[in-house]
Amino acid sequence: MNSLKGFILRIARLSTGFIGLVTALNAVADGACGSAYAIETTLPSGARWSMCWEQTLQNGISLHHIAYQAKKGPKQDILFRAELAQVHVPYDDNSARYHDISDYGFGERNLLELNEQTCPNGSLIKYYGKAVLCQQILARGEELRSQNTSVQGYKLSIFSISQVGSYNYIPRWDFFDNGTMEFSVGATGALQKFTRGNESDVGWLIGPDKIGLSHLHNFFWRLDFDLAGNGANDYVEEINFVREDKGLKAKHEKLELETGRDVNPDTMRTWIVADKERKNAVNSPLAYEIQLYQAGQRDVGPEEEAFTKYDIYFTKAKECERFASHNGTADYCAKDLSTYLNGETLDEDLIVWPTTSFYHIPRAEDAPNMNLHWSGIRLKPFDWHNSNPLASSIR
Ligand SMILES: [Ca+2]
Ligand SMILES: [Ca+2]
Ligand SMILES: [Ca+2]
Ligand SMILES: [Cu+2]
Repeated sequence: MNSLKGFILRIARLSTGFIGLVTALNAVADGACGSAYAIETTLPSGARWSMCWEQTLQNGISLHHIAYQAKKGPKQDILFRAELAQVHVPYDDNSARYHDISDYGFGERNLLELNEQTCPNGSLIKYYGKAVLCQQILARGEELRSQNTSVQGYKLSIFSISQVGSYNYIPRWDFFDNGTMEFSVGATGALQKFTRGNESDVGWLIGPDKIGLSHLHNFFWRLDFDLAGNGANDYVEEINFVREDKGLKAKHEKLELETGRDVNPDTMRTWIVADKERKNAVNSPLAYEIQLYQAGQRDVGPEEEAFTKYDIYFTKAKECERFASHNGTADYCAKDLSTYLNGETLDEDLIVWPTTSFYHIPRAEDAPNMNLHWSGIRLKPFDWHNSNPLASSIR
């Protein structure tokens, strides 16, 4: 009995030592992934970002366990998981309505191999010997100024490139030293679909007898925030600024149940994801604002594309609800965003689905190849710090 106990104790000590070693080599993401799948960067201003990545056929590259540490401050978990959850491309002549992520996939053979030329001054990250991710530290220019002293901003930028039909999509994940995140997708490659003739109201003449068909690119992200490492105490607030007595007054509404919401320029509408328990120095909840900064174009499609109805969705976390549309065929799981919304509470663990649309009207310059067009969303720290984390670097 005693010797068995001693043996177990010895094993326990050995494993503790082993875990200690792993932690030392890979403090990244606190063991949420092996070192081959971990990204940890300290930006020139001292801010640190850490995360894990993963490759799947449909989503391509997903990120998980995303944490940020301001130069002076503790490391804080922000996102449990972040992924591109659909790229929906309906054409104006209705000849095609693609669901690129679920039906074709951004991963596996569709992931292009990157090299030093496509990833200047960066480091290439390999998946089974194939360089699929480029990691760069990029200058952002002047971040802030106080009279004659200024601070330069930097960001960690991670991207992959997927070939889908004639298109090249470049999902990019940017992490700023001030805590901001920008998730975007670049589109380049070549136009996919054409019609003939010299005139058309579903496209644009781009060459002799050649009309490029107009279409939309509707992008959807699936963001599983778990602020401060716990999703059960996160909540969403919508804020509208309503004119009363000649001035604008802030109206706060906590979103209790699953819902889809639209941007509203008239009320400067915005949304924050906040933590019920963690507060900053003036007792404001630690939060991130979700900015749909490219809301100038919208697509609300036909009835069968009800998932296009809203600009942003908030749902209760469900493991099987992976894609904004064309979600698996399993009977027990809903098919798209419109049916994920079934009145459930947001109080347990919530998912945010921000979207943005780009209406692509072909032009002569889109042939033979298009220049990159970026579509994205922004996540901005809102009382995450006690004060501007980069202002302190001014001396
Ligand atoms: Ca969550
Ligand atoms: Ca939390
Ligand atoms: Ca639901
Ligand atoms: Cu396009």
